[in-house]
Amino acid sequence: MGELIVTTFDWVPELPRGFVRDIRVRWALEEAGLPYRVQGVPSDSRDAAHFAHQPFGQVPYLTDGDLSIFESGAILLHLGHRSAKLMPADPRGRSKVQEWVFAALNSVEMASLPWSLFQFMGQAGDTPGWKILDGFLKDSRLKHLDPVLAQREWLAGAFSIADILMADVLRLVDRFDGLADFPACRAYLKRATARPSFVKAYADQMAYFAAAGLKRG
Ligand SMILES: N[C@@H](CCC(=O)N[C@@H](CS)C(=O)NCC(=O)O)C(=O)O
Repeated sequence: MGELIVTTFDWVPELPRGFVRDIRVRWALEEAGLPYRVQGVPSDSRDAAHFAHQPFGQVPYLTDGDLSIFESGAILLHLGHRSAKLMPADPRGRSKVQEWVFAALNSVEMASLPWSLFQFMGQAGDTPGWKILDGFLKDSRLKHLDPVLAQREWLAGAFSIADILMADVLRLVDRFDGLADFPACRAYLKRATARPSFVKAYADQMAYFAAAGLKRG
């Protein structure tokens, strides 16, 4: 395995700072204690080299020596194979983590992302479309996740990449107070984001974009 390099944008406006998905990778790397560095690519002029690493021109992507990986979930699974602090090595434990990885990124994020986009765009009003999205997220997902989280500290035994992904998905909902009726989700998010590895990853991302902003003027 080679040097670990996390690629994110070289600058973003203030609104998404703290929520750019390189935070998931930073958080995992901090948890695992794996050394890494962060590099930036332009967000306003994405070139062929960027698309060669990430076919949608998004971030993050990770390079591990000559291996390049896109999609935050795939990156975290890769890191999970590198560190037992992120994912257990035994098949049963691994399978439990993997199912919750997909639950976070598919079952929950597929509901929370459009919900958050409506919020960002100020479209969370009294429209039929919004009511469907809000009901889908809350009644079909959070209402069922809440009792699960009320009964366990972490999703799959010890803290794992599944918790990094689920907590990060829930952070965006919490940003718009969407967890107000889900006390176990809120408590889970609070204990996940109190971990020193998250605190450092968050501070590092904020400092990175602030420094980029100063340079940009
Ligand atoms: N499913 C992707 C989503 C990546 C994503 O949405 N990245 C955002 C930054 S957080 C981005 O690059 N946005 C710019 C764009 O979509 O053009 C992952 O989890 O890695």
